[in-house]
Order: sequence, then structure tokens, then C-alpha cells
Amino acid sequence: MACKRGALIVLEGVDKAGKTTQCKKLVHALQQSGCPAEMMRFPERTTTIGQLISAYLENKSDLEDHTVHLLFSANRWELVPLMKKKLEQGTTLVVDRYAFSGVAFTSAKPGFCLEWCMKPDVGLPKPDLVMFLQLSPAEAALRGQFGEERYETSVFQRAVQQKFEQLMKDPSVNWRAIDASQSVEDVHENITTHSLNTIDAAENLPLGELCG
Ligand code: Z5A
Repeated sequence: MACKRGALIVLEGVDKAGKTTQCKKLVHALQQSGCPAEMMRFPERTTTIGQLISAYLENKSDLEDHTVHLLFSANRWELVPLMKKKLEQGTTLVVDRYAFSGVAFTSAKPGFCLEWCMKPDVGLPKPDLVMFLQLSPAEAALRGQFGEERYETSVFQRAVQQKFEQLMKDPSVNWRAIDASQSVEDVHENITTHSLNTIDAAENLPLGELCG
């Protein structure tokens, strides 16, 4: 009998919403319960393309805005063969940011529209579940100062949040809003419940593709 596929689960959210914390906890919990699971993150800074992106985010280099958008997308595409292989083998992938961050961050810049920003990611594996960790700017501020990287300003983050809100209206994507202001354990419990339901359902469904 063919192996049941793993689920593609994405966590998105504004800065300091707790995406990385929750991805790690979810993968650990799934593994402990006997469900094969691995974490991935975008940008994946270890590849050649990822190193270009990392230097840009760290303000060590400048790249033209369209160019860096396409590099973020290329960074996802270069990982697609690996993602598909793992999913087909039955491993659930828990992904820290994905194409939705790509669209939200670039379309928050002047002169960009959602439609153009979505095009390069059309055809990527479609997540079975996208959880958006919601946190107000005031609550995020309690979790520490912004870092030194590009995009880490409150004005830009507010613009990004608005773009995410637009993206979440797309009914073709399985969005779940998560209250990220709760304790780490309460958020984890909520995320785990949604993930387990998704993993069960995904076993019997073909992997979809992102559309424009
Ligand atoms: N970007 C893009 O432009 N285009 C793209 O296509 C993609 C990304 C994919 C990558 O940053 C940047 O690239 C990002 C978007 C852009 N720019 N920004 N801004 P990154 O991935 O390297 O870093 P990040 O995603 O920005 O990390 P983050 O948002 O700063 O953090 P987080 O993962 O959401 O949160 P955390 O690290 O888990 O937690 C932050 C702190 O809060 C930490 O001290 C925790 O202990 C604390 N925390 C977490 N949960 C809680 C709760 N529940 N209560 C209290 N405290 C908590």
C-alpha cells in the first residue's frame, strides 16, 4: 500500500508573533506522538540564493525590489523537490513563513500590487493549513525592540499586517487566525489541535498548488 502523505502546515504572522517558537514546539510534539515531522523556514538562508537574501535583510547589500522579491520566490522553488519528497514519504512539514510573507512584504512597498507579487509563487505546493499568528503592535512591543534587519520598523510592519489581512480573505487557502497574545503553552495547544485535524484530512487528499 502506498504511504500516506504528510501535511504541509505553514505559520505566518507579524514580527515577534512567536512563529519560530511555535514551529519548534509543534514539530517536537508531533514527533513525540509518533508522527514524522520536520521544520523548514523561509527564507532558507543556507543556499546560494538564501545567502543573497540574508545579506540584503542584514543591510549588507542592496537589491532592486522586484529582484529581491523574485529571489525570495526562487528560494522557495529551489526547495520544492525536497518538500515534495518529504511529503510523499509521509513527513509532515511545519514551515516558518512561506509565499504569503513574500506577497505581504513586497506588496507593502510603494508601486507593488498583490497580483504581481503572487505570480512567481503560482504552482508552489499549496499548504493544507496556514495559521496566522495575530498580535497587536502594542503586544509585540512588549516582547522586545525591533532588531537591526531591514523591514523591522513599526510603520512597515503595520503595512505588512494590512496586506496579510487582504490575503486572508482568499477562500481558496485554508487560513486559521490564531490569538498569539496567549501564553506559549495555550497557543501551542490551539495550533496542535488544528494541525492534528489537518494531518488526518491531508492523508486522503492530493497535494494542491498555489494559484494566482
Ligand atoms: N520575508 C520577505 O520579505 N519575503 C519572503 O518571501 C519571506 C520573508 C519568506 C525574515 O525574517 C524576513 O524576511 C522577515 C520577512 C521577510 N522580515 N521581517 N520582519 P526571519 O524569518 O529571519 O525572522 P522573523 O520571521 O521576522 O522572526 P520574528 O518575526 O522576529 O519572530 P517570530 O518567529 O515570530 O517569533 P519568535 O522568535 O518565536 O519569538 C519572538 C520573541 O517573543 C521571543 O523572545 C520569544 O521568546 C517571545 N515569545 C514567543 N511567543 C510568546 C508568547 N506567547 N508570549 C510571550 N512571549 C513570546
